[in-house]
Amino acid sequence: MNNPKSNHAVFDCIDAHTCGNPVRVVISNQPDLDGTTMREKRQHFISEYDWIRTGLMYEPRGHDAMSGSILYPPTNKGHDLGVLFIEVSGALPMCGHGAIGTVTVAVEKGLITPKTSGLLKLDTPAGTILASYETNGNCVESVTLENVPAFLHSTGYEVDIPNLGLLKVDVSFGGNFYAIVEPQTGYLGLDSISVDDIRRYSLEVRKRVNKLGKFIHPVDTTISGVSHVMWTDYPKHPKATMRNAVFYGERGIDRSPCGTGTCARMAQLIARGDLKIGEEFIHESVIGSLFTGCATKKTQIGSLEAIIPTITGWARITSKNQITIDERDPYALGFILS
Ligand code: PYC
Repeated sequence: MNNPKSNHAVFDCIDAHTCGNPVRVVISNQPDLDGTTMREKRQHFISEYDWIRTGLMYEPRGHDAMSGSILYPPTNKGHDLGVLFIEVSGALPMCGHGAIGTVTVAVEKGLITPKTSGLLKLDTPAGTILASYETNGNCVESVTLENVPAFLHSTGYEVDIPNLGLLKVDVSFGGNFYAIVEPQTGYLGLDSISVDDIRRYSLEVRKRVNKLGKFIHPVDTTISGVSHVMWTDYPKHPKATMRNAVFYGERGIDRSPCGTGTCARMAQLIARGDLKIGEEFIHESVIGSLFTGCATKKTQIGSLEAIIPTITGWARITSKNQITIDERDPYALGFILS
């Protein structure tokens, strides 16, 4: 691949959004990555190619909430597509809205010929994701992901947040680790705090909760640490079960209902008996868009009870981009205002 250290790097991208949140799908000039699995390739990408992520996700080519994926051939013959997720917060093991957008782009742009019509088996760093999709002509109308197992990791952390006081927080996994803050004394719901408050308080919640526990995936030690913070609330949309705002990176707030977050939330609710296996869970985002979730069955991850979650959502392509990262540009690697 071309490298900004020697000249400049050019990436062809298809930009889309999933229920309002951006998905930038990189379809050319992917770096060659060592490893026989997407999990190993992610590790190589993180150690040597993070400049591609920051160059494409941060300003001036991206923004606070930018998110996307890089397409690869699958590492495993039974799969259709290898996917590496990139975001302002890092190269994520899994991203739900990103996977929905990636499937929509790959199918609509003819980048993939599925082994089975209507179904893509995605090879991701977190594991296999089964993506079934509905089409209308050449358009993908909706995508349903069967995600990796989700589980409630631990409960009842107390974090002291300036202005809010002591907040109780649970930690749950849905492809990434989430600190989940539910309405309580100190946090009265999403209408009681501003978008800037969510950013400010989430940084504090994440820092404090990561000091209180070790959050390591029981069967994959490359996945560790609380990266995302979910603020929950009751719904406004007449069809929704719950509402949420997910914070990521330094300033990002998910405009979609957040795929891995919705899976983490369902695992939390199932574990304490507030949701049943097979029951529909419709999650509303900060802009009123919806994902339909379901915990289809119980399973086990290490010694922890887990669920197999599904989420359904939609994406729309917005543009085709050719993005240059030029070594002469002092902001070649991007920046985030904090
Ligand atoms: O949809 O899983 C998701 C996600 C993670 C961060 C932003 N969106």
